[in-house]
Amino acid sequence: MQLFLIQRIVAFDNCNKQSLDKAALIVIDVQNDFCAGGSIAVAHGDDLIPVINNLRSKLNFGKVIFTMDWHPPGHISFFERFNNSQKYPGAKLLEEYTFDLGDGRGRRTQRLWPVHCVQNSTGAALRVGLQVRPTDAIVMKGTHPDVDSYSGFLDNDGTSETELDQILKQAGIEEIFVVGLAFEFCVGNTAVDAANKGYKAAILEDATGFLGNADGKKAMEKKIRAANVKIISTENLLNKGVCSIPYRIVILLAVPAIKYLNINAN
Ligand code: VGL
Ligand code: ZN
Repeated sequence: MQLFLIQRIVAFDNCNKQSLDKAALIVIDVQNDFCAGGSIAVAHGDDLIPVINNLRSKLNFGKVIFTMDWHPPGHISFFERFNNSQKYPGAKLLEEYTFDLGDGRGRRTQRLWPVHCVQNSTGAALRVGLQVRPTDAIVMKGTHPDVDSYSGFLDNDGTSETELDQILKQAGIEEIFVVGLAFEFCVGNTAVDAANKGYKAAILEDATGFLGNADGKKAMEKKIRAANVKIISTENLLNKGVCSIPYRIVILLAVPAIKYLNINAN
């Protein structure tokens, strides 16, 4: 009887421990241009770094992947490409603009940003302090001069894929937690594409920075709901993998109590 009860308690204890072998952490665009002093600085972007590092040190993800916005000079998302051009009247910084490049791809709509994350520039470098391990993967996106890519998986026009999906499949990943910069654009779109590809997807809200773009945030929240992406906190995830302290105390007290009762009953 005593042994049986102890076995039940230990089994229940183990049941409560969740394995993250099949889960990936995807860290989106924590690059200088999206942090303080960068050209598209996200308020408090730097504050995410200890939060992200802490997640990594406490949990064993099956795979950790960092994406980098990695644009060639003169990229389609750069306002400077359209500014003061007779061919493109009415283009405004930070606003969506619809145009035809005359390349046979037809009209497209693109939000126009300040120059950012130019390949090999300081602005494109991963922020110092972010812990990257040799086993992590790094995925570049937005490398085509005429097509932007908010998602870590796919270009905005859906034509070409990065190697992200392949990396996840090779690692046997089924569940994805997305963090980084910025919620309204690259974090949100990566999570939505992950869900559409059949992964269980969640955004860790307190490990994600908001650019503060009101229409972008509303539109993204709608996409997130439609794709069934969950929004949770890092606390939710950290508590999922390990037993809580009060629970541990109950277990620690229960085993000797059963032993004691058993000895007295005999
Ligand atoms: C991003 C604007 C332009 C992002 C990338 O990482 O959210 N935002 N390029
Ligand atoms: Zn970009």
